[in-house]
Amino acid sequence: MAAFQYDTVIRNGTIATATDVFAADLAIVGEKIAAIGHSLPAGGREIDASGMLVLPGGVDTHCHIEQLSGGGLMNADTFESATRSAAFGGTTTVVSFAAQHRGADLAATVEDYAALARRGAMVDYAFHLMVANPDEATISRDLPALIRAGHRSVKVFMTYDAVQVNDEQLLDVMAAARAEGALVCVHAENHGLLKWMGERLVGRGYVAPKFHAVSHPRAAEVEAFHRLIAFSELLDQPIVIFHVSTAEGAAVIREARGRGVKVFAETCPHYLLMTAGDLDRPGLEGAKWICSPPQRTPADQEALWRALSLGDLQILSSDHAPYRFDASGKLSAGDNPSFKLIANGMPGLEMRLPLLFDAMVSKGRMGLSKFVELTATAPARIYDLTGKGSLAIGADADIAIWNPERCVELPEELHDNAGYNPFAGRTVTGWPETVLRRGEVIVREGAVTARPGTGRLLLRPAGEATMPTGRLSPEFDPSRNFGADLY
Ligand code: DUC
Ligand code: ZN
Ligand code: ZN
Repeated sequence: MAAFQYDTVIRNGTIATATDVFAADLAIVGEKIAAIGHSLPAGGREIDASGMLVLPGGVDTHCHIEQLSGGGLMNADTFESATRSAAFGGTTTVVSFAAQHRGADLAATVEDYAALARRGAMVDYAFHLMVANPDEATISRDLPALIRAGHRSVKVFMTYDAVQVNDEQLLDVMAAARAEGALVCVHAENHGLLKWMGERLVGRGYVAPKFHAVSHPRAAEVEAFHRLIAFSELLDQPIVIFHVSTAEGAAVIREARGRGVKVFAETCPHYLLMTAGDLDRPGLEGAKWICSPPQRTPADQEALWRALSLGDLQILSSDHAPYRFDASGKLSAGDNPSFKLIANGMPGLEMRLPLLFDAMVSKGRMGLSKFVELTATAPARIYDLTGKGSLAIGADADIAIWNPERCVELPEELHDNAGYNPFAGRTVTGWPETVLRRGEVIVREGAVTARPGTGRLLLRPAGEATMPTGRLSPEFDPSRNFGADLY
């Protein structure tokens, strides 16, 4: 007989879920949560959480890791460095991208990324299938097979020359996803408008990093959201709109959800906590803050917070996309590039939760349960990451133990490979001090103890879509109008 009923007991903490906050002990057997209650029997390992908050490990469903950009630039992180930084920031599950390029085979792409993750990942991970080559083999053969194999979210870009899909291709991807019960996630900005603005600005000599924000008009987001939502409605295909940055964009989503369109949406800490002014720095320094869509205005920040509190946006992700501030990354086009030639993206995995905990919990904007919901429970549910994002008996024992009083001035460097922290110098209150992944302590006393490669691939079984599709739009319903093979 085992000496202890439980392998680990986290004792005397305050447990927070997406719906409740209460004092209790939490016990773990193997990789799972086995009990939540008072005065639980001793565990083989006891963790004293007096004065601490016991939260589900974070779930970050938008991270670019060890990814080759459409322009052929490798981002700064490996799975090892990215997931190390995730763990330090209290995140225990990431969803990154298996990023197909033009002319590439999607199945081979997934295998390549899976091999990288098997070697390096320290936290659990899933993949979005990023489709940039929607040819017959991808749409009819690989996409269905990969979705059935458990990769049940697909990502497409409506902009970026090297990876964008046009409207017809977007519809092809959505129809294929519909047939297999996968979600479609979209970077939605109007490509022509961005190109036109960017070329006009550069042509007139407006090349500094701050003009990147000008080159992404708010209307680009609004127009693309409307078009995408129209397609979603036509095909009755659930979508996730990535990184909403404007008040108008959030309003478009609110209106569509009000009509019953199956649209989910996320925003990110940099849209809530930065503005376009962050790009306005001497020389090229502002390049470190270039991302797309760009940071906007204080009024947009307020509108996004409101959209989160109303439920119009359901997910807070990082859009972690790290590039070093040197020739391997942000300055790959030389020492004096126009903003159009600077890689888009910032590191965000490690700071996502401390920044949001500070803003939502310590500063009192929304409260603890909403923080848990938006950063862990809702993303896990929307993407069908079973066992992740909640503290419940039988769930994976992915846990972050937070010190709600600890004040930290954010450092210049993090545990990723970007070499800078875009949030450096800010002070936050609240810090994830101890992190468990499937019952194993992986962060304690400022050190990561997980071995690279011990993160696990999360497959999401086919046929259990959270948001099943229903009827097609009546005007294109094949049973009413055309042959049954229209879709
Ligand atoms: N924008 C993207 O679309 N992807 C990565 C980073 C960024 O800024
Ligand atoms: Zn994007
Ligand atoms: Zn992204």
